This record gives sequence, structure tokens and C-alpha cells, in this order.
Amino acid sequence: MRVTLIYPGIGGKGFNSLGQGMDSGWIGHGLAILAACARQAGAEVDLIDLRALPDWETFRSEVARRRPDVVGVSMMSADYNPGMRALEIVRQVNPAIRTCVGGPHPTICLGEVQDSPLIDHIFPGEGEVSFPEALRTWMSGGAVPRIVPPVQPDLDAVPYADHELFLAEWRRWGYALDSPEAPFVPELPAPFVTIIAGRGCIYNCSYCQPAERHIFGRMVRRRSVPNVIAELTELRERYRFNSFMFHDDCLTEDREWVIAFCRAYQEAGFTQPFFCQSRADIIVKNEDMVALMAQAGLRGYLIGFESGSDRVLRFIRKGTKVWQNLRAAEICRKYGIAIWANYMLGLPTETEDEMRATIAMLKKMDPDYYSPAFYTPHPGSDLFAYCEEHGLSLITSHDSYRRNPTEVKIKGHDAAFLQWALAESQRRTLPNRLRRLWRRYARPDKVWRRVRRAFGREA
Ligand code: B12
Ligand code: SF4
Repeated sequence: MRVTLIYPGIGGKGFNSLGQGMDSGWIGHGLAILAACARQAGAEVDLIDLRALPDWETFRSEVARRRPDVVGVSMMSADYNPGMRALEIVRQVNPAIRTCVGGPHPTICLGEVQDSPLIDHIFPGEGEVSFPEALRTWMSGGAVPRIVPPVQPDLDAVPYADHELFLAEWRRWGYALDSPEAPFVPELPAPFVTIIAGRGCIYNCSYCQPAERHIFGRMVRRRSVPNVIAELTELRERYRFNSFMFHDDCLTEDREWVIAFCRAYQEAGFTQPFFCQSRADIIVKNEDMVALMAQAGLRGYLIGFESGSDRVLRFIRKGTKVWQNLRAAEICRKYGIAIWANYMLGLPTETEDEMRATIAMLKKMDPDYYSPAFYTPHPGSDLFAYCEEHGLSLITSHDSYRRNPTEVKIKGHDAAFLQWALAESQRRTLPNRLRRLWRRYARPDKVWRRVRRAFGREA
């Protein structure tokens, strides 16, 4: 049985976009794992990554050439339009191909896909058990329900994400990348890879939950440390990676796991720097863990600071306080950990003064990287429901479910003020700029190293 998986992530940068930043430079772990599971079930598996193709006509001829029995499309809400267009073309090429969808959007917005004539089977939740089981059933001539109930897999029994599924396909389209995946900051040198160690998140932020729980369940599950180290070892052998990043929503919520990982990582001889996501409250409460992570190779945290107003933080159920945001930034600085600051502007009920407070907070913390968003109501979250209830949403197409600050997503905010706030939030003050220059070029240890290098004493 031939299975073609489809990665439709062209919402951001469009066709021919590979290698251009995070959106277009990373593999999709869901499909990469499902490919390995489907092969174990005896299927032949390949991938069409829309980001690598030039246009829809090429997609059409690729489907015709590959002649799959089954296609499987993975969809976030922002992927809905290209995902459905791909399914429409698959139907036109050969109506006998079984069409399957899975991923966050079909899971969270089942009602939106369940009656689509373009879709034969919907796989809500995790697919490692349900998808290969369906393939086995089809191979033995059996029938599978339209909505296939999810089964949570044992994460240590799941095969590793098949990076080659993506990389081989990218190479076929001429992408001669010098890194398996695209590094996105100078702290993470190429070759760079991404991995994911667990599923779910214990927190309850209203702009995100309960969508995450719909996909991965109430409990957070994490792979064992030896299992993750074994995958990193395999990735080291195959790609000689010089840095990597954890995709986990909040890797640091499990202190014991993190401590065990840091020890095992060093014992296994890894020195490669890495980034992961964390939260301000965790950093403040666990400075010793942060120090251990920095010693093991942590070079940056992606942190959802979100707002400089305690009222807004309470409103979005972030569970953090502004003082924790500021203190977390100080702790990062102390241990040489770069700060990737995620924050939102234009939340429901947020006032212009509260946005000014976010700007003031950012000026105090002086993050290394700014990752601003205009608040975007994501389907499946409580705040999305709030926006619907109050008639706030300005979103008219799934394409706008991207949080990038291109257009204002909800009513009640002045677009010109938001644009000003966006620019101002990222403008470094003069003292901050000077401090950065000092840190980068003038610190005595760095000057000394440059002098030694100039005289050939150091590689
Ligand atoms: C890494 C990541 C990214 C990376 C993507 C990397 C990549 N190439 O996939 C980047 C940074 C690019 C990204 C971007 C965005 N992301 Co994102 N991302 C994640 C994150 C943290 C991890 C994804 C992952 O690898 N998960 C692990 C794998 C194993 O899970 P999975 O992909 O869901 O796949 C499993 C199941 O869903 C299912 N499945 C999936 N596909 C299919 C297909 C078939 C046929 C079957 C049978 C089953 C199946 O089986 C898989 C195995 O169990 C998730 C949160 C999370 N923990 O999952 C958010 C998440 C998916 N992202 C989200 C969002 C909102 C976005 C953005 C819109 C944000 C933005 N910038 O505007 C963009 C959209 C990009 C686009 N496509 O246009 C939301 C999606 C919500 C929604 N309603 O769609 C999530 C859930 C985060 C959240 N809690 O809000 N993201
Ligand atoms: S926003 Fe992050 S910390 Fe909050 S619930 Fe979602 S994944 Fe967890």
C-alpha cells in the first residue's frame, strides 16, 4: 500500500519557501513520526511538502506520478486552506485515493471537517496507533470508521521522527541545505536539528487551552531520558549536528526530568548548545535547574512573557506576574542564556496603557530576540470562545490564524496604535544598545580572545 503524506505549511511564505526561517525550515514531527509508524505497518511512504514545490500544478502532477492508495494531510488551523486545496486536487487526480486528515485543526474543529466530501477519514488526536492500525485494516481488506478514535501511544515505543522523510524530499527539489533544519539564531550553529521529548502542557493559558488538551490529553507525557538521548545519539551520527532545539511546549515544567536529562546529556559526551521553551515562573522558582541547564549547553529560552500588565496576565490565565517576567530575564542574563521574548499586543480588554506597560517591561528586560504577535484567537481556546461570544473576531479566513503581527485580528483596538506599539516594543534604548555592544565586543575576556587569535594562539 502506497501512502503519500502531505505537509501543507505554505500559509506563511508560500510555495518555494524552504529554508526561509522557522516556518519553512523545520520538519513536521507529527508526519515524520507517522511515516515511521506506517512503514512499520508495511506501507511504502513518501511525502509531498508544499513548501518545496513551485505551484499547485506541480502538486497535481506529483500526486498523479506517485499514484498513492492513501494520502494523509496534517493540518494546523492556519493550514486549513492549502490543506483543503490539496485534498481537492487529490480527488480530481483520482477519486479512489483514500483521503485522511489529522493534526490540531481536525482534532479541535472536528465539526468543520467531518462533513467534507473531500475527506474520507479523520484521525483526531495522536495518530501513532490509529493510523498504522487503519493501514493494516485496509491492507487486509477491512473497513475503517470515518472518524477514527485516537489511542495514546507509549512514547518510548514510538519510532523516532524520520528526518529523512523531509530531507530527502527537500533535496529532490534542489534544496542543498547545509543544515538538516534551519537554525534561527546565531547561538545555534548549523548543522541544526529539532526534537520533541513529550506531549501536552499542565498550564491553562486561556489563549491556548483547552486546545492542547484536546490533542494530547490532560496529562503531560514525556519520553524517558534514555530514549531522548538515544535519538540525539542517532541524530549526531547521521547529521553531526552542532546545535538543536526542543519543540516541547514547556520542557522545564518537569524539573526532575530536566535534571536527569542534563546529567545524561553531558555523560553521553554532548556539548552542543540547545534552546527550549520555558516560563518566567518556572525560571524564577528553579534557578538551580536553570544553572544546570546552562552548564549542559542551554543557550536560549523561548519565554511567553505575553504582557507587562498583571491584570492582563490574570485575564489570560498565564499564571505569572510581571515581576517574575523581569526576574526571569535577569536570571537568564546571569547564566548567559539568550532570551527569545514572546509577547502579545491587542488582547481582548487590553487598554493602550497596558500595552505601554508591556513596552516598558521589554525595555527593562532587553531581550535578545523579540517575537511579537497581534493577539490571534486560536480555535479551541477559551479566549477564542470569548471573542466569538463578544463578536470580537475580525478573522474571515483560516489564513489569518497565524499570530504574526500583519493585520489586527480582533475589534476594539486602534490599528495605528498597535503598529506604533509593535515598532516601539522592539526599539532598544540607547543604554541597552551600548550594553549589548559592550557584551558583544568589549568585554575583557572577548578582547583577550581576539588578541590571542590575532597572534595565532587560539583557533
Ligand atoms: C513546533 C511547532 C511549530 C513549528 C512547526 C514546525 C513544523 N514544521 O511542524 C512552527 C514554529 C513553524 C509553528 C508555526 C505555527 N504554529 Co505551531 N506548534 C508547534 C508545536 C510546539 C509542536 C508541534 C509538534 O511537533 N508536535 C508534536 C507532534 C508529534 O504532534 P502533531 O504535529 O500534532 O502530530 C500528531 C497528531 O496531531 C496527529 N497528526 C498530525 N497530523 C496528522 C495527519 C494524519 C493523516 C494523521 C492520521 C494524524 C496526524 O498525529 C501526530 C502524532 O501523534 C505545537 C504544539 C504541540 N505541542 O504540538 C504548536 C502548534 C501546533 N502550533 C500552533 C500554532 C497556532 C502555530 C502558528 C499558527 C503560530 C504562528 N506563527 O502564527 C504557526 C502556523 C504555521 C503554519 N503552518 O502556517 C498551535 C495550533 C493550533 C491550531 N488550532 O492549529 C499549536 C497546537 C500550539 C498551541 N498550543 O497553540 N509551530
Ligand atoms: S501557552 Fe504554553 S504554557 Fe500556556 S497552556 Fe499553552 S503550551 Fe502551556
